[in-house]
Amino acid sequence: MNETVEKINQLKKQKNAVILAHNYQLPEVQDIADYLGDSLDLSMRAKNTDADIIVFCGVHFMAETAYILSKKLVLLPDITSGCPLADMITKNDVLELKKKYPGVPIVGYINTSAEVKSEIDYCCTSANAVEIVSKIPSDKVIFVPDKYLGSFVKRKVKDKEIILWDGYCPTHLKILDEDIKKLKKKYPLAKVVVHPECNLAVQELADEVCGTSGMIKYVKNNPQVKTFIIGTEVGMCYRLKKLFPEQEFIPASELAVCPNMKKNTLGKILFSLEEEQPQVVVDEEILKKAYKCIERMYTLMGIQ
Ligand code: CIZ
Repeated sequence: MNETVEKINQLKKQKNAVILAHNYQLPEVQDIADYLGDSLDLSMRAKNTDADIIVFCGVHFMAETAYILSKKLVLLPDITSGCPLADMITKNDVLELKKKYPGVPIVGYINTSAEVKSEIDYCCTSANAVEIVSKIPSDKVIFVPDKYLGSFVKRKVKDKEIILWDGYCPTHLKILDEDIKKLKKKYPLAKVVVHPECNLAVQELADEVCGTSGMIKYVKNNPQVKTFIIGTEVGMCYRLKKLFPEQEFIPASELAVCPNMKKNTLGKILFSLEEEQPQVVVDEEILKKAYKCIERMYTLMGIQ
């Protein structure tokens, strides 16, 4: 075992720390994680952990969510790992939306800052966006910030008017419909599975559109399929290959690399465990309000 990994494991035990890592993390980070998952899975792990320290290998809004739910010591090995999609909407933007559409509930993708969460009504993730929007007791909702995920929800939830914000994930937009068409020619028997953050032309070419936890379920339910074209951040192919070594996972585009997700390295994880830095903390007032929109999501899902 490499020396850095050994030290990480020792410190983890000594300090009662847990490493939570998103499906888009570097392979070597995925390999040392205690739990891997999407933001919904990881939020539940953070909420229910007995550990004293959470080392969150993901991006800033995810570490903030872990803090909101656990109030533990939350470390983000590279504090600069942000999310351009989350940055596309601010608290002031939400306040303006509230003025423009008084009384209309606002649903925010989990890819938002804690400040934004503190002003919206419901949170959702890629795994449950359709379920959450369809269960909100209102025939009109505002969906922020991802317009492609929002459009995907709009197509599924036909009985509500859904107002979209103009945000997008630059990494998912690297995946083009031409990429899918070329790969479908090369692998005619492959199934195409893409993320709802992809553009609509890409979504239309897919056999399945779902978040990363949905991708795991889809592959599990299709053991007869040997090859899958995966339209999301490339780290997901590593996760899938580890889970399903007999099947092949072809990234829809090698360019779909999230630079922020790749900032957490083994060296930085070791440093953060040694120094208990950099910490992610959310102001108490913001935390209380942000907690509510996450709690409403769990309630709509029937989770305590
Ligand atoms: O829900 C998440 O973690 C995101 C942002 C993507 C996915 O589908 O895992």
